Amino acid sequence: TDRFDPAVADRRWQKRWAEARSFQADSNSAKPKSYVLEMFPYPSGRIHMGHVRNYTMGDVLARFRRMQGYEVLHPMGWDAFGMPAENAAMEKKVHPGTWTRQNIATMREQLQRIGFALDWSRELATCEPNYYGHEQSLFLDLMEAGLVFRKESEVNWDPVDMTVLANEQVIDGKGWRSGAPVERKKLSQWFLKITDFAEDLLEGLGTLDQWPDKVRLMQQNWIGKSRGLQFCFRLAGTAPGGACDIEVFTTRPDTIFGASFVAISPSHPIGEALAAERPEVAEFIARARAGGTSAAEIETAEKLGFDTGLEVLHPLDPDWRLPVWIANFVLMDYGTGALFGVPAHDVRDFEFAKKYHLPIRRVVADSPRGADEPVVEAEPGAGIAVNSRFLDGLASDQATAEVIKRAEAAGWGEGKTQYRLRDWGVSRQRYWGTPIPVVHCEECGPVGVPRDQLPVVLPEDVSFELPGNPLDRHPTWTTVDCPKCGAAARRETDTLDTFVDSSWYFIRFASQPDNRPFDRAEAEKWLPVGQYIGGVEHAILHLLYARFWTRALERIGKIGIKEPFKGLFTQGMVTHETYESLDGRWLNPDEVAVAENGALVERATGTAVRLGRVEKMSKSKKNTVDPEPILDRYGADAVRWFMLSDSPPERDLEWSESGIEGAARFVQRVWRLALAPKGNDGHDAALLRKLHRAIAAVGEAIEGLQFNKSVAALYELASAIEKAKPSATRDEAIRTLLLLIAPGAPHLAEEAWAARGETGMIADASWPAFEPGLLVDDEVTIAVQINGKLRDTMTAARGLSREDAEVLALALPKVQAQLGGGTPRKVIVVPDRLVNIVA
Ligand code: ANZ
Ligand code: ZN
Repeated sequence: TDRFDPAVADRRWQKRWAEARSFQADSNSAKPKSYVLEMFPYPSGRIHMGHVRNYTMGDVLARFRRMQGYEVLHPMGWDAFGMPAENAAMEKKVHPGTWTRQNIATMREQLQRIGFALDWSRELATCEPNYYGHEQSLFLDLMEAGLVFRKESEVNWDPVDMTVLANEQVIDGKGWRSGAPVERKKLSQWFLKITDFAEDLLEGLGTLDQWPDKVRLMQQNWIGKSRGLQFCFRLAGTAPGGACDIEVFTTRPDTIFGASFVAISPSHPIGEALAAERPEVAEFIARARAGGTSAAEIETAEKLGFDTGLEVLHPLDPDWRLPVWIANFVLMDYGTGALFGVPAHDVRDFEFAKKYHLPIRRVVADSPRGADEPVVEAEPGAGIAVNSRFLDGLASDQATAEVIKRAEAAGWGEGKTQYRLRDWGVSRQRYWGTPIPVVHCEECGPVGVPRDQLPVVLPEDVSFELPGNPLDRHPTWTTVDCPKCGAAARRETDTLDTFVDSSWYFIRFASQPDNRPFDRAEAEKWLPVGQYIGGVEHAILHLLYARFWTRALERIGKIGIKEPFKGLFTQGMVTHETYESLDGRWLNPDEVAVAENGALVERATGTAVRLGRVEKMSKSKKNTVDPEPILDRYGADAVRWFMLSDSPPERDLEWSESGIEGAARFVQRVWRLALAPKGNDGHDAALLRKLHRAIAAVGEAIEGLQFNKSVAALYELASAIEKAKPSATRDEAIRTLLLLIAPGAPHLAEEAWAARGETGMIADASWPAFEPGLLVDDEVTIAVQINGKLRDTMTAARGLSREDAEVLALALPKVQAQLGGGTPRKVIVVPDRLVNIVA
């Protein structure tokens, strides 16, 4: 037929690919290997446009690599544990497992409709025991290697619901369901020793030359290596040389003469000791602990302080006493849980000093003359030391070195390298996660579950009627015998952070034996992932945890690589216009109509609608476009093509009706070309050059993940073919065009390939080669001058003879007009560049 019908073709080829197992990766293949991976989705319900864009990019690369002759691993799975399933359980009274598995079924079908070249035989879901059981065994490996430990740490506690909250569940300092102000509470929790690898993770960034610079920089800042000074303050009135009273860490020893107070965390032992004796201290500490535990919460919360009445001695001046305050902005698990405050040069200290009327003393200035400049706001930058005795006149870094030197010489402190990176707290007091494979015995303490008892399977019979972790309330699951001494013991009810699940799924994709997490030799055939594609929102945590986990496995000899992702690409978002009613409600595009006068109105009421900004598609702004009806209407290839065409992949892509229609028109254009009669004679040199240039350009663009450029090159080629007269060259160009569009529009390519009587599937065809000799420009622009002045230009075939160039130039109307019928005195020709007529 003269129209390509995606409703028929899409299913037909999806079925053929599945039957032929076209995209099943063979670990034993002798071909070179290529591992293309997109970040696996959370099964939230339905596929959204962001997924479609992300997976289309990966798919183009995967199909391209296959055509280039690689054995390609391009798998898909589900990051299936996590909070939303539990929220659904509480709100809709459906079991998290049921909800999750239904979503997976829906989303799998949606992905299959888009025709992604995925190896579905390797599909995995992290919520299934055949995945998380292996994770439990890896956890035990790390435990045996000393990389797992238990520590008291603060969690967000909802005092009304009596439950631990995740950071996302704390909204403006309040519990998301109860609305009660959240408190910080100490709990014993499991940690992974990521800090052991801080330096190595930092150094490794230097090797990742196929990662975006911004992501490497974000990781570098997150690891946050800094050089500083650690020292002890002695309490006034105690004997010198005694125990360390208050230990502090500072990255700014150069500001030591600007100190005006010492602040300790509300959880600092000194505070707790005082609280035991003085009720007003206890009361303050309780108040200071209110509010969430996330850095952002602590940063923005109002500064609260309590003057303990204690004083410490300045380390460089025994006559100088500093008051000791308890302050809510000092974190217990950072540095030493105490600091000296320098209001003039630290934002938090400044705010604190203003509130509690503490001295603000400038000790850094732009120049030595700035010593008396008033301090109107904190000046955290470096400069020249002032008002600092022996440090005066030194640049900040020299002053820092000088103070560290003196401290070490006199023995009151030492230089220390510090990392901002904290150990990774992996305990979650939640049901829907990987059970931590540990049993608590009164005699033996925490004991790892023996391997032959893995997986520790989540019980299905749980209730979400009450707040908190249903595992805690389970009548039988929690009761076990101690694996060591046999006494009655209690099962650990914390589950693992879902970031653990995503820290090794790419290894399990590469190798998935039944009886262990992966086979080292097989996994190493594929790893590291050649190209990883996903959202920049994962720039820090997921990517850092995966890098850590891989290193931890490397240290214990489970795998021979340290960096899991060789290439990383972070794609832009899909955006869309927003619509707002006059009374400030966001409206769905469906709820908006165009009135006769062209104005936007609410469909139901006819009242005016304001066109809002173009923003990331989101449920809250109601500006999402569901891919499913678009697929129904335009077919998979038009959707895929649009995702590739309009913007550079790292930038945002604005969804538009005209964009998808343009893509759909191109699909039909290619189809019409494919139906052109074959078997023509004759050679078309110009078209041949265009064809070879397109082969080179498309390949190079896909190689560099510049999909929009590959699309542009294909539009050009299609136009050139449309304009060309029938010839053998044109037949060849059409055939090649199909090969070049195959990664982006695979259903169309297959259907057209078959319609032209080609043998086999295009999915199995090879990427075409180009002739380098045909890439050079065949046309040149020649400048035409009269007496050295530019008068006109002309296009001509490269290599035009001097004589022909002269004839063509003299025939130009502008030249004839200038010469006014006269004959030129002389004509100078520089071949392919210039004709100068001397009149
Ligand atoms: C004195 C000082 C003067 C500081 C100044 C800063 C600026 P980074 O750079 O992120 O490693 N600090 C130390 N322990 C803390 C804790 N437990 N909670 C909150 N803040 C703490 O941060 C190190 C700086 O953060 C330290 O240097 C300390 O304040 C503060 F002009 O000491 B500074
Ligand atoms: Zn025991």
